[in-house]
Amino acid sequence: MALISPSRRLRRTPFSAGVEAAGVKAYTIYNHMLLPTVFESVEADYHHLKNHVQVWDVSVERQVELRGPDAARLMQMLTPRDLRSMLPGRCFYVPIVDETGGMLNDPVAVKLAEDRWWISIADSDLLLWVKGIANGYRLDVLVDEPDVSPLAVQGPKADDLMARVFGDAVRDIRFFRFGMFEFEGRDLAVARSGYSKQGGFEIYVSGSDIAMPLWETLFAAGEDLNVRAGCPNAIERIEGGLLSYGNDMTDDNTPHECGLGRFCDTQTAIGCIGRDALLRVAKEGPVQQIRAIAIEGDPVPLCDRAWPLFAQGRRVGQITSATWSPDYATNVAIGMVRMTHWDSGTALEVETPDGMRSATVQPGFWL
Ligand code: THG
Repeated sequence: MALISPSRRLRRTPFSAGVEAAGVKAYTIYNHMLLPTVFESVEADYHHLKNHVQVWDVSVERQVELRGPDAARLMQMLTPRDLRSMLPGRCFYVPIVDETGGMLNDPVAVKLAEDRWWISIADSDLLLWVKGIANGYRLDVLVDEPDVSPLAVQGPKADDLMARVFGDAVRDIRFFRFGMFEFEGRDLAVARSGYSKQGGFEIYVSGSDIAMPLWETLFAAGEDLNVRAGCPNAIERIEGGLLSYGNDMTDDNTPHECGLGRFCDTQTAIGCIGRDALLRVAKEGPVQQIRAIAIEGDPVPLCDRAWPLFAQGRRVGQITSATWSPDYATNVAIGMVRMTHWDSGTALEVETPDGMRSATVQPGFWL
């Protein structure tokens, strides 16, 4: 593929100078912003992530901020997950659905206060939907994108590195909770979360001016931990079954098809705009669902379009993400499979760009 021309529309991030100095080799575009995809190589980055600690510029996880008396009401209108039990200091993975029950995004909701929330979005223009709802329903809430850029610290040595910069109290942050920690006089939300299964934190960096100072501080503090710049790793996230909006699901899919039924409380999520539609489809249950799939043979090429899945010559679904896994010595993949063929052990065939391959539905993801 040819190079991508930089321009103002394609936003840089407050960490881009550090990312470039660290030798980024490839980017993708996510929320109209640069997201690194490769530093040394996808495989070398993968081994390093599983053994050491990495600092990731995930500024592309933009925040949609809700501020005002109707913030909590608006948040519940957006998702079928019941938010009544959610206290300030918590993060919730929340499917966002439209009036048909179709997935618009799969963000992390961050509750700062009853009247102040961040929606840490995946790759779709959710701000426009949220502003439309707020204005259409005449809600008393401000909706905007603040100058907040998440920086993830991921890998088995993440606790040690973070403790050196923010103090030992970061070790006590529980999964999907956050605390406020000071850096250069600024209070930053630090959560135990991140787009990998290796453990770690996300720092919501408020104010671009402290982005590079924080980046430099983390690298200086972690020299003997072999800290490196990294990024969400395609191999590790497919092994772990972390979904990618726009790749593994779109607005054509319900949360149940995406295997996100455990994040839906459609009966009690009163006010959710997609509630009626989801109650209707939930009665029957989904007719297709996301599955872990192993693909036999040599390493598969990059998956930049859906690969059709067949059984006895009939189409039964599609592969949406696939890669060679060094640790499992097979190709690992995420696919959407029809009910008739979604049981673990079912033998399928997948049409890849370099021919038909045998594939098998797995009992679950690899990590
Ligand atoms: N962190 C933050 N914002 C994000 C992401 C993130 N925005 C974009 C994207 N990632 C949103 N999608 C996801 C997908 C998966 C998870 C988080 C965000 C995730 N899932 C865990 C899992 O499936 O194992 C845990 C979910 C749970 O148990 O609540 O972490 O990564 N800030």
